Amino acid sequence: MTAANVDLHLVPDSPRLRSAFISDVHLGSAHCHAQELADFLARLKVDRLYLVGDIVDLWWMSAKRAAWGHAQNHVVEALHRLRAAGTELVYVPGNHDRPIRRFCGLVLPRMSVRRRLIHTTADGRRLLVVHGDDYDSVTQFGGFHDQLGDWLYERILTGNRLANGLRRRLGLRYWSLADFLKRQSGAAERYIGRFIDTGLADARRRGLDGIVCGHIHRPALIERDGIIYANDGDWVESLTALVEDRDGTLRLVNHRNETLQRLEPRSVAMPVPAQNVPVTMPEAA
Ligand SMILES: [Mn+2]
Repeated sequence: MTAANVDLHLVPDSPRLRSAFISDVHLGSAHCHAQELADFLARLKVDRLYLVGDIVDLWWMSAKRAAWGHAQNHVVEALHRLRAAGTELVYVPGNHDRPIRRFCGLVLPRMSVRRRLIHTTADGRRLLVVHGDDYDSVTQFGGFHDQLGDWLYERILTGNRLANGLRRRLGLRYWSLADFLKRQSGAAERYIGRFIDTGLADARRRGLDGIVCGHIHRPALIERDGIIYANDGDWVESLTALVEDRDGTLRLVNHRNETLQRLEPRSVAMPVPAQNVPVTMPEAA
């Protein structure tokens, strides 16, 4: 997170990335940083771009006046240009663009829509790619003592319009889980902790090496007990993306392409043991 960590992917001859992940753009809502994203996408060179949900905020646009101008068009144009330049787009719809889940399974040239899928990194790690709202039913409520907070939080998660009206009266931006949770101080960290635990457990249960998700607007790139938790953040507050270099290095970058966190590929760190040596897996304990 330091300024010394500035990355040089902006230079014109920077190597093409293997994959990139963005989510929680909330395009069409008033709080999306569309121009920053358009600029980021215009500089992006990548084989495969995953759109990990809440890309277009259909929820906002059906409930309120859509915020759509030049910057929003620039985002769409940048995506078209990437695809025309050979980038494969994979759209994994979230809860704010849930109607697009109707198209899950659709496969077009260099464009597909998937409910969830597995991305294999250059060093062979298999990562579950999913938006993350599936984990709401597991993670919500536990940390709240305030009954009104419980009630309100549930309505926010389920997109109830009455609660959205109430939130507006309370001066809250209606979709931002993160905003609401920050006002609950300790509850925010407990919620985020449970979300991360749930994501890690899901990856482990599926026999995978990690998970890439979004949804909670809290970027992260960590490895716990051999399982990766990568959250690509959002384009409302964090303005971050997850990218994979050609060797499988994972990096969390901001909209200026500065590296915030980095996870090295495992090829060097995990040599294959000799066949007759019993392998102890500490994470299995
Ligand atoms: Mn979401």
